[in-house]
Amino acid sequence: MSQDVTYLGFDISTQQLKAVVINDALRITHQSSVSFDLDLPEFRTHGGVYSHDDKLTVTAPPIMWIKAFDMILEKLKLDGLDFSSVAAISGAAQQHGSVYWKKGAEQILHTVLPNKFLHEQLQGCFSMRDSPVWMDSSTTSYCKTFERGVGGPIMLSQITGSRAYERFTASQIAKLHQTKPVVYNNTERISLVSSFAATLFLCHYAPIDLSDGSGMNLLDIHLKDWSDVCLEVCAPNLREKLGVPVPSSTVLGTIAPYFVDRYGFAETCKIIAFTGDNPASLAGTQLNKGDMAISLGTSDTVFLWLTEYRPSLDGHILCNPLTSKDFMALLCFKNGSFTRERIRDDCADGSWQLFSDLLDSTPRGNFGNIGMYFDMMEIVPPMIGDYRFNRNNELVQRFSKEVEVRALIEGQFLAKRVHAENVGFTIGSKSKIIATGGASANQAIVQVLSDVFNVPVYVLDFPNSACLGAALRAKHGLLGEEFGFHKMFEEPLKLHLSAKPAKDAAEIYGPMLLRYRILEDRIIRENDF
Ligand code: ADP
Ligand code: XUL
Repeated sequence: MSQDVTYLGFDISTQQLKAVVINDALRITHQSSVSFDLDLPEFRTHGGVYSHDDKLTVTAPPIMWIKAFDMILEKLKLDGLDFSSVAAISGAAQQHGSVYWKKGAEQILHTVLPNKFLHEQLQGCFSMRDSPVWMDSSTTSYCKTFERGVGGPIMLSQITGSRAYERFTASQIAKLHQTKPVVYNNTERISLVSSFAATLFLCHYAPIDLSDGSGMNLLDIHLKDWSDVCLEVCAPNLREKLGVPVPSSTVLGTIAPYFVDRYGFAETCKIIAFTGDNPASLAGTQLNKGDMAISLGTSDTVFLWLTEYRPSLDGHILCNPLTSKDFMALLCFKNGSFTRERIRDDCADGSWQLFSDLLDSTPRGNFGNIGMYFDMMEIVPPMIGDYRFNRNNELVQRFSKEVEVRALIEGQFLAKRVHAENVGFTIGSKSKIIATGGASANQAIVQVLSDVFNVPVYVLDFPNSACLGAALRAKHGLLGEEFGFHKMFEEPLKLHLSAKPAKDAAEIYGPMLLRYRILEDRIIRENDF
């Protein structure tokens, strides 16, 4: 292929839409982003979402995401991207969220006119104006009923890779069906955020891919098809509303004429199935078996490549986005960037530089102080609130600013290590962690990560691994799944050693991990979480 060929990847994350373009040599040639709060203030989101008064329901409007696509394509045009060079497009999106297309919506998608923006033409397409997103935790009772109906949490986890979770799509769909049956019946298609975005580029409904589909509690991850028992317990006529799931590398078709006429894309430009942001990050970090990746974004996630299915009641097992025969393991922590930003604002006047200086000014182990900070009900551990312990394991009201900053970062990584070990993640002496996401650019934070896990931490030149992963998957989709993903790289992506563990790391954090486990158990027991 000529050097002019490019691949376009998108990422609809919680707070922004990102785009990256790579050439055939896999070098980044263009990138752009649209912030939902800052660039689309008319939607009045905070952090890209609406947090409802019940403090449990969290939604976002799909029409805002569509407007963001209209804007980012204009931005890429202004940036000089020759759309005719794009051979394939793929995308990543926040997982679990669901979009409800109204009866007749596909007909509207077929007839969009190239002289108008998409958001102007697709206003009337949704039976639910706002989509539930991954931060939603309003469905506890539906989760319980769903687990019971399927035969218990272990059975559900064996079929779908996860026990029932509030943010997973099955309980969200069950809630919609039971609380708004008219809306449910008026829905002709349910998309994940990823397949919703692919739908825009095809102008007809895109299937859900197996990897993001594994985050729904509806897919039999062994049979690679919807599980009849899960569908039946969830809601009626669901199979037809979900469409047929496809392997993640599937070429879904060619780009819709709208984009050819409006932006000058080639008629041959292929749309590769879009997937979840964590599966896309597995591609974007070029993760090797045995290594672990940690993404520090709006949510913090820990993930690794699994060659065989390993059932667990705590984490999630997803179909692997790069090869249908393998799996990936995922742990998600809700209280990532927003909690770090709160402590930064309280202790460091909103400055990351000052935050890092405070972190660096305190010793490893933080004089024996330990902190746990959860603004929202966490997934693992199931806790909410702030807890500060002194060296004698006594709860205290406050820490000094520098101790608070270190307690937050050490506490976040101690929790990750404890829970990753609980679900069987092991990291050997020769392993490494690849850190990605917005906070992976912060050297002081990455040093604590390296110390707590006692392994070297590497970062990529480009911290948006989900978006990069989407562009890489666009190329891989054209080559086909049987062409091994890692074979695409003449040389591996450049990873930079960002932090090496200190010599005394094991000595300090070994005992602290044990204390953290005990203190976490104590808080969960005392508060009846
Ligand atoms: P998303 O999950 O939305 O894709 P990103 O991976 O893009 O999130 O990360 C965005 C977050 O990165 C911001 O919310 C911000 O809190 C955090 N961030 C950006 N720069 C820094 C920094 N220097 N130190 C710590 N966190 C940072
Ligand atoms: C993963 C999860 C989040 C979202 C948002 O289970 O809920 O990481 O994908 O990015």
